[in-house]
Amino acid sequence: MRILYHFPTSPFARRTRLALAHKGLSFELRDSRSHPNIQAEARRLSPLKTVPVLVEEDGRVIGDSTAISHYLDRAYPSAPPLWPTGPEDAFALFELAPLVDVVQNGLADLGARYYALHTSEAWGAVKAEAMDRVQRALDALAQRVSALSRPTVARSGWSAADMWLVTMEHWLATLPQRATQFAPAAQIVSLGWRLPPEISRWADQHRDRPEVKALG
Ligand SMILES: N[C@@H](CCC(=O)N[C@@H](CS)C(=O)NCC(=O)O)C(=O)O
Repeated sequence: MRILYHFPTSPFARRTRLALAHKGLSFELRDSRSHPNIQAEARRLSPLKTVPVLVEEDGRVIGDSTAISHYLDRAYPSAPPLWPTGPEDAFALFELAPLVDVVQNGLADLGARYYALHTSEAWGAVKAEAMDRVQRALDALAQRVSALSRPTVARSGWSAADMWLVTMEHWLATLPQRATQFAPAAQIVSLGWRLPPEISRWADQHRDRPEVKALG
């Protein structure tokens, strides 16, 4: 059985769950935060030390949500594509996906991984530079979804770009409520970014998709 190590709230893991669902692939979910042994197992399997980590049926291990998605397209070419290859769709997808990653990586780095440095003298300058990049990426994403004349980024329909955006929006929109119980969420909220309402309005069109609802 294929195994996916994840955190239920991780946008990177949630997009991978959507990607596997799109490909029609079954998998067992293992929550790395549910028990220290499961986290240790995921970290032993992948030097990336992040989730998602996918263990294929033959035991091979691959980490990183973007790498996993490209692997899935090549390993399961007869299933619907995650990254449609027509030039126009490809441009829209490959322009948008890194903007989502800049937002998520920027906030996770500053608000969680390196937050211990917030008392450093250099913090203000480092934070200003990183948050400018995060907010500019969010504003660019808002502009891209506002310009769409259809619910999906690609003409051909639901694709990785939509999965990336839907899971980013959910993560950002739910951080304030998680902040009361989870210190890193409070730290990320305290960084002072703004989720443009255009992105949430765009995501509204996809909340009822069965695979999105199944994420919880
Ligand atoms: N580039 C990676 C990023 C994954 C990532 O940052 N995952 C976070 C959860 S949202 C994580 O595992 N953080 C744990 C840590 O950094 O120790 C991907 O696309 O999978």
